[in-house]
Amino acid sequence: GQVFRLEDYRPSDYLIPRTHLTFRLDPIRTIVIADLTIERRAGVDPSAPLILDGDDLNLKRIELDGIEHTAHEATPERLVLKDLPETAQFQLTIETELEPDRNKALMGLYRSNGVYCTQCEPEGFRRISYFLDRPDILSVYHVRIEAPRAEAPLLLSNGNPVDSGELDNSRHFAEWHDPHPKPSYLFALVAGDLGCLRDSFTTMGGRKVDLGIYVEHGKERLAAYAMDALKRSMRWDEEVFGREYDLDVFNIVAVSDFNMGAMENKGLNIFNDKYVLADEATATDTDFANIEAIIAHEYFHNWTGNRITCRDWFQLCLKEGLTVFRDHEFSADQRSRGVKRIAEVRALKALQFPEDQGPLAHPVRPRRYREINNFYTATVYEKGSEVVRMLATILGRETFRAGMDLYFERHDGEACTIEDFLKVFEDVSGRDLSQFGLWYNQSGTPNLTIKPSYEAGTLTLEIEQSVPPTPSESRKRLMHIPLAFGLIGSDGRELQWSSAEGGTVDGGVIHVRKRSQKLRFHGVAERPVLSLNRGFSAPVTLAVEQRPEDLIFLARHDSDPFGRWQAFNTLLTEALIAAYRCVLGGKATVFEDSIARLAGSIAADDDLEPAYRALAITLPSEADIARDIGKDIDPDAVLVARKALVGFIAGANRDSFHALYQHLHDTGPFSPDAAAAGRRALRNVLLGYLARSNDGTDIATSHFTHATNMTDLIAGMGTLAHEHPGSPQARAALADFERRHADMPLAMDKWFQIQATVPGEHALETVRTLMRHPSFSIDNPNRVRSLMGSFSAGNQSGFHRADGAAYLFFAEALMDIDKRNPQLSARLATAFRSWRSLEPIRQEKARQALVSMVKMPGISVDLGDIAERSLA
Ligand code: HT7
Ligand code: ZN
Repeated sequence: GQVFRLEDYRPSDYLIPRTHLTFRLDPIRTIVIADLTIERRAGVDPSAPLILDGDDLNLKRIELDGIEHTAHEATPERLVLKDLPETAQFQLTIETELEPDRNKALMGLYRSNGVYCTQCEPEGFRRISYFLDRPDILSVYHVRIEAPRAEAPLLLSNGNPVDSGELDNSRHFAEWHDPHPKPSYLFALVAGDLGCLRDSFTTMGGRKVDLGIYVEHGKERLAAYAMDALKRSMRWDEEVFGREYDLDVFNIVAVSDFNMGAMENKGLNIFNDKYVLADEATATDTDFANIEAIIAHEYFHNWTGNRITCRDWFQLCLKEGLTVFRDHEFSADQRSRGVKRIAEVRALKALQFPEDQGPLAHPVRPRRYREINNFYTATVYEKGSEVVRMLATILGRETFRAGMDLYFERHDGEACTIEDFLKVFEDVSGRDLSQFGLWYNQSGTPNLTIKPSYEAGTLTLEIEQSVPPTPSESRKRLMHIPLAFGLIGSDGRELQWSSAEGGTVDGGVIHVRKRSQKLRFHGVAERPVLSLNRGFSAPVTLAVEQRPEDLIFLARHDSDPFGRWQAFNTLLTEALIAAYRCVLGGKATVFEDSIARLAGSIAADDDLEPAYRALAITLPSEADIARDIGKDIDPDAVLVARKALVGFIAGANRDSFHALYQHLHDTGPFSPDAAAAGRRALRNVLLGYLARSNDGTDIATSHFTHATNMTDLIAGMGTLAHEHPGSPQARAALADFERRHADMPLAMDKWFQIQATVPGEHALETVRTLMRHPSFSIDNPNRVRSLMGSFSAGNQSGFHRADGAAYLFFAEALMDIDKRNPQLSARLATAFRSWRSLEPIRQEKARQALVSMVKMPGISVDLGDIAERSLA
């Protein structure tokens, strides 16, 4: 297949300053008339052909300046026009015919539950009309939509509504005009019969904006939390980044068939309904937090993505990394900053580190791709956000903000590159950011090795950096790593130093730039305990010579919540890896009492937020443990080791955990706020431990039965299903939940997920059976992700069973999904990405499954790309 390369970027010969679209909607025969103002770029020869992108298109007619044009070559994938007018501008009219009902790929125009909707990022617009479908072609759009009024009373597009009226045959129309030039990937249309929750927002400049969230009739009430999150996001972007909204309306539509979380189309965001609909009976606290974050993320794109967009898809992180950073900061301000940071780092390590350490590793700004859809990755999004965070750390809050202000001022209305972004920060700070820029261009997680020693008032840190080789990058250059740190004295207070030599130390940050350096801090009053990479200031792995008692000390005393969490997490990980080795060697597992004591005292420490305590006493997942073991992994032994530590901590803290569990019982009215969610989180983690006791099933059953919200209901059912699988109580809870939620697809997704992640060999049969459940649909991405995605990515022992049966089953299922929705099959296939870190027998089975996919006739470019790169 074709490979696209960053260095091949060329501006196009033609521009499209204005785009006028008419849609005559019909489920199987939609007519699209694209009336395009085409402009030849100055200096381009008039004989240059105009080559437009298409994908699976059915061309009906072409006119040039109002006259039928025959000098063209059209295939479903391309339209080449020759003999064009000599004039710099001309009008091109293209008519295409679409079949929205047949579109199961969910790119372009499709119908979800009877609602017409579009998804154009990254290359979906070319499935609607022939176009210069690339993000550096900015056009002013005017859109007319015609449809039967009964079927689609609601007709929405980008920008502001400008006209509407009746047509013959009970049809009607609406026209929308978006004054802001935009790339085609931000085009959107929605038409259908939906209910609406309305509100308004007055911007800092006094502009009244009408807000609408469109959902299935009867579900309007469930959009209230999303609406509140939207208004908070709009205010926050004004206060923190000085960004004001720029249209008269802002609409959000929730649809049930959607490939990702949401889409930031200008003035008309389209959402997966999972990230809009919520009340206490249907959504968990995690759902509420996700809704808040995703509503904010898509809204923030209005400036970082829409007003300033990407020159080409290699620059995807320009909008995504920056916007994730902005939504992280928003959530940190709305909730607890410390807790939010821990959750972010856990997600980064779980999703991005394996990517960077496996065959799918790529730089935050990739240099080549076969299928751009496969680069909406944790590296582009989450590591991309970490890079922006490091920039803010290096420059300091005020200079960072000055740089952002300059970015908006200098590049508003443009399609930019990472170089443009870095340049504004160089200009406001006067610094050279070329070494820092490597974070965008070099893949792999850097390692830092740190050896501390202390003598006569001088602390010496020997620091070495290395970046492991990754596919197609065997030799690595040295990075600029901002390492935030603190020196802690025996009384728990921060120690000062009089001078530092051998490197740059500035505002609590060590700037690591060389391969190795010896940093000396003079005038340090006593041997300090080191708190390193505070707040996870750099996405690196650290190997520090640190005594267990220092880690225990940090877990109790570090003033940085992240540092505190990290210390205990390191202790837990070390204990789990030691236990894993015992299991492999056929020995009994042994754990230090200090671990159980520490877990008990953190859980009970009322000076700490409950949400923090919940995170701290949650053991690393099986996947986390496997990642830290690194190679030759036997997932069954990981499971046994983890269970042993849960049992050990539970046994040692039985009474205090029980008392705390009772004490946290909330009887007041439900609130989704962070404090209430934190109490529920702690109580539910404690439930997991208590489930190990003799009366564990009773406690979990009672938890399930008395639950007054979805978070507790899921915790009760999940604990029964996972800790006592197959028990009458687990079966009863699952049956009860199913009966009560059978007509609620989003709730049933949770039911699928819990069952798909029950560890062990039985999971495969469970998943096979559930695929035949009436609530399951292979066409719906949410269903598929809940059942098959959770199984492959969230069930280590079930998916990686030693006989390879789950791999074969999964490969076959992917091939089936691939025929309908390649984006979905490719994303699911990334579950194989760490196959080389398994023990040899499983490795071979996984390899065979990948090979069987690659050999499949008609495999999509998307899935083929993931499978081939995984094998390379
Ligand atoms: N910018 C969007 C990314 C996206 C997407 C969304 C929905 C369906 C398919 C998609 N492909 C790419 C979402 C975001 O990051 O904000
Ligand atoms: Zn985004």
